[in-house]
Amino acid sequence: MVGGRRSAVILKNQEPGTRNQEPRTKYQSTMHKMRKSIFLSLLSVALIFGCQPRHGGLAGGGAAPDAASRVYVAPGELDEFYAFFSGGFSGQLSVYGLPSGRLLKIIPVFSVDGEKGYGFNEETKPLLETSFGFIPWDDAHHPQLSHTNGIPDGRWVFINGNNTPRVARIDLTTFETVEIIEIPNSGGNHSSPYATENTEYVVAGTRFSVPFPQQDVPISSYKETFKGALSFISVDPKTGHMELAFQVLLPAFNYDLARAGKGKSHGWSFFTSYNVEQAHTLLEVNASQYDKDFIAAVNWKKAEEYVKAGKAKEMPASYFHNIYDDNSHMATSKEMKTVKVLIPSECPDMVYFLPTPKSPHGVDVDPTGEYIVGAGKLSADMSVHSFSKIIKAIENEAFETHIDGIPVLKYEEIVAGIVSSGGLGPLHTEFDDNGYAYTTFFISSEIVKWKVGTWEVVDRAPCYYSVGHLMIPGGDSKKPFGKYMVAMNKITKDRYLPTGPELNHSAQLYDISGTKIQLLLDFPTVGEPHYAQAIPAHLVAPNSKKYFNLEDNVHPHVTKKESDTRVVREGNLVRVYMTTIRSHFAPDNIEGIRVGDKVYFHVTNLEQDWDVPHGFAVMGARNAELLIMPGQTETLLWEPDRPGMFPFYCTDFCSALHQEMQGYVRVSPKGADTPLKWWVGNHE
Ligand code: K7E
Ligand code: CUA
Repeated sequence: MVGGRRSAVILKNQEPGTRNQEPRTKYQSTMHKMRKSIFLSLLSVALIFGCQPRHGGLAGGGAAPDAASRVYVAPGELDEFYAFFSGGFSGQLSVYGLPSGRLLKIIPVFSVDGEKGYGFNEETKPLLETSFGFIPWDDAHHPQLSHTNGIPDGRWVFINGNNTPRVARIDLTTFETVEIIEIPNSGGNHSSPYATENTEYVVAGTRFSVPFPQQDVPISSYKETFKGALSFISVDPKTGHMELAFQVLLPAFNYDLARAGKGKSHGWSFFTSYNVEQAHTLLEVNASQYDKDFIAAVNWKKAEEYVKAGKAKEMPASYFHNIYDDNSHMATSKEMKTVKVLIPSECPDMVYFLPTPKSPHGVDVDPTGEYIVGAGKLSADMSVHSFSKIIKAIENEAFETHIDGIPVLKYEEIVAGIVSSGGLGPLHTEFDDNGYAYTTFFISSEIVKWKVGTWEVVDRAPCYYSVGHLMIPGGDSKKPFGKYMVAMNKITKDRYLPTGPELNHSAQLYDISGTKIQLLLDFPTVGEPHYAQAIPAHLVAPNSKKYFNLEDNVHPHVTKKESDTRVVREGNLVRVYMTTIRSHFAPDNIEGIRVGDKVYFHVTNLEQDWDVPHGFAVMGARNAELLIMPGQTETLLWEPDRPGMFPFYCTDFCSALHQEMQGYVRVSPKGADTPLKWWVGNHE
């Protein structure tokens, strides 16, 4: 979102629904010559003229008359698409079905989640390790489905952690986070992860430039000491394992969003930048001085050649790489110590700057790979660059100037067309399967549909209210699936029953299969879904795992049958090898634990059936529960601090006798000689 959670200048006085037609035509005539100050005063006019919130807005809240039947997924029927919504400041990824808007799952990624024990059980803690130590939270913005030949393949979803720069990979057989890699030399990993055509790379561009290498310097030395690193993370085509392949060191601008080229522009990645002014205070004014900022076009195939030729500098760095293994059911962390860095001035023909008006936010590449759309937040019209023209301009050396050895192409030489949208505050664009593009406008709170190639606006639809990203299934790919579009709105106001000062953000589902955009459904989302991606269910559902094979479980503390359950003391450390099956724990009676012990409950769920997790919770535990999937082993650390009798129980209603699924741990004082004993049933 522009300017963060709730702080966009625009938002302060804004009433929802600033989207009516009349003020818009007034803007159109003046917008092209305005400067920032005019822009802001116009804006306040817009806000005054904007219509007030109305209960229901348009008749039926703006929805198509037969909307209900078009989103209705009857009981027992399944949705047509999986949609993956980022959680923003929740740090997670939520999975919805479309068109119903049903919430199917919340996948914990960057934030601990007591519901699933994620980040609380011993197995997942290493996933959240970083060079700063264990980090229990982040701000997740952009889900990215893995692509093969430029089309979503249903294998993985990647998502960026913005605050402590990281990229995570979620496996779509288990719908669990299986890998997180930290990004060094970065500060605010926003232009991320944005996969290349065959997921050769996911990228990570720094939103906040920082000193390179990190060091204690005056802020006023910004222009001399700060740099903006663009990271290319390679993805193993078989395992999905990520590796920080190389970084490209650019001038200290703010690298905001990115997209990879595809088709004819395959081999390139594009990153928007703002703050080409290189301000370090009051950016809302100081970073809006110039008419144009840049899209950085990086030829990553060229970069690969330079790395192979030994042109990269191996620089010291510290960053964590964490991988979860489905057979050991454990994550491990590794600290990485170096990174390869490419300097553009030493690597000609690797990076070019494309001048783009004005503080662009989104950069989006059309399905053919020919057109690169830059959405200048403070610009009325949108510039669309042509990849063929870019290549020609490079051949002809049509350079305006160089910055740090990077050629700046001549704007006039690379522009394919201008979309005169009449909207205000363009942010993001996605594409359908019929040659149309759809762009969100935050300030005028609408989505504008335009024709790729003729740049003519053909339709527009209001959003309730103040839309950020939008999503069309496959809308960033070579073959968009089309059919639906989802707007992710920043302001909810009167769309739902009030729930105090905070309302869940609202997503809106539109039908885009006809010539007119039609609103079908509002549904609430979790956290702030900056972006989402969707994929036909048939590309994912058949691969979904139903349970983990107990035979394949190689957890170092697995217990595969009830007769192997036991309690082992090693000094202060006690390991409980426990199993669960409907409807008891083994053991369920334990004595001989002492105050000051560190007790590890290694609980293996012996079930081999779909959807039969068992939970484990013990009184006074200072972490969370375990929620153990069939065939899985999870570990809870418990440090009893007082003598007494401590019940434990299953938290997940697993059978008719779930309430009977309980046990006791007797805790004796420090130094007591209560013998260590455990049993289930009558065989003590
Ligand atoms: Cu909210 Cu992609 Cu982080 Cu735009 S970003 S809205
Ligand atoms: Cu096991 Cu409830």
